Amino acid sequence: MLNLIPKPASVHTSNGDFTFSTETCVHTDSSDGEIRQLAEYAAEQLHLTTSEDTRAGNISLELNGDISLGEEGYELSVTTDGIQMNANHLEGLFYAIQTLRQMIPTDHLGTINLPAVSIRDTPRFVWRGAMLDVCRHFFGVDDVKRYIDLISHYKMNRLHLHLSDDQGWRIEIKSWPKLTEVGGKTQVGGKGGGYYTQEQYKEIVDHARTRYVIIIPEIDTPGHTNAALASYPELNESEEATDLYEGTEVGFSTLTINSAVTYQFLDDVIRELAAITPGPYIHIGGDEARSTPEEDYKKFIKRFQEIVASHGKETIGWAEIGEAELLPGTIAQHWFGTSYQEAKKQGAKIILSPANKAYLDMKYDASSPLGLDWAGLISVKESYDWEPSSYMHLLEEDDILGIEAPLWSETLITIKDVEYLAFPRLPGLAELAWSPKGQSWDEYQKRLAAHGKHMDALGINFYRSPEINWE
Ligand code: TNX
Repeated sequence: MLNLIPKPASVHTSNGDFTFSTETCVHTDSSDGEIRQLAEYAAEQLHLTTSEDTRAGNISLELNGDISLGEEGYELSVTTDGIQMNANHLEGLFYAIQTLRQMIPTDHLGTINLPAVSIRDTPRFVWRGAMLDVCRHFFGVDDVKRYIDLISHYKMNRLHLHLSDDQGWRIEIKSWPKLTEVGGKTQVGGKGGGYYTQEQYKEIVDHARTRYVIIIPEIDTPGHTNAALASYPELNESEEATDLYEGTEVGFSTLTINSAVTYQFLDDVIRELAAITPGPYIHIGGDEARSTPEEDYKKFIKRFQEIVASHGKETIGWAEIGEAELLPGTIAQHWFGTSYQEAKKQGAKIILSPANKAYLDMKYDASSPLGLDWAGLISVKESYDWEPSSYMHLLEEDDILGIEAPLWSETLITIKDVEYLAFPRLPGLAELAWSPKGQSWDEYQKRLAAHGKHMDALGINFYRSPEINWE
């Protein structure tokens, strides 16, 4: 029993074992700088050294040109002679390393015998994401980097950063400096707040790149915009700035729709953001625009997609954008409601974040000290035990880009709070997005029970759910 999460597509054990010890070396004699970097990363994670000597290095990484492994697949084989990782792309090698990290107890001191095994693993969905709300409460660069390290360990490859909302504007925009000078000053409850300078944002993006995670920045519009409206009077229909907001209500704010300045603003914001975002996507929000008249909303969403396209990026929006005309290639993210069907009719691919399954900010049960409950209480089983291709009325496997697990931060103040709600539900959602269809909760919960020690070793402040028989 290897107890891997996500469960690999195929695992074959055979006779014999490899004696893994602190003497085990990662072989780094590669002319490819990125493979070398990955080899060094593997050594660091496994507390091993590297060696250029082929005979001494008994863990090796290789790009073997096997195109059937796709963009992200890998093979990992343990034999009596050593450990070999193969992939067609660097992503695959990175995932092979994550698998190996879970096979070796992090507190290994002496030697351990790893059973001979051959793993061949490829993901089910291309979109395996997490979202962090840095608006309701702000989380600094180091916290975000840690979250990236944790989600990518479970083979997630997207981090959606919710960068603007009523309670705060969190990304420096040089042409509109008051967004952060004014709009970045507060958060839920008042104390704190903050924002990322563009340099800090680039640092996050660069770190994410080393973990094969694409950052998706979200500028939520036309609702959820009070922080911008408080910073610049001209963005308001009334032309008067609003007050900063420290509560948790939704649906009360809107950009003015029929003024040229709104589109100048969005063009400037997206130009600056696109320049520091190497990933292909910009998320425009579009949810809960309850203060925007319907016709205005449609006009606005159409126009905002054109602005995103003019800066060379693809639009993602919360599924409500399906009520407006979508440009080819626009992606809709389902969280609640039926607007995803309108998006699908227009040919959009759908990211699944059903609030009653994938919202990490829902309480586990009535006694959870953190979290909300508007979409229900979501136990570890509840969040894991659903089948994406049959869960959504009128959606089939081909319509679904993948799964994303949002974490809204109304009740979360520290990264430990973030970890408490994300773990252990996030690994289960990562498995739903990665592993072949048809896993079972009964089998998964045993793997998760054994995996608790690994989360402990990673220092994760996870919820020890009584549903699990933790080892
Ligand atoms: C709904 S999800 C929202 C967020 C809240 C969240 C709390 C979505 C697109 N909008 O503004 O933070 O519920 O669970």
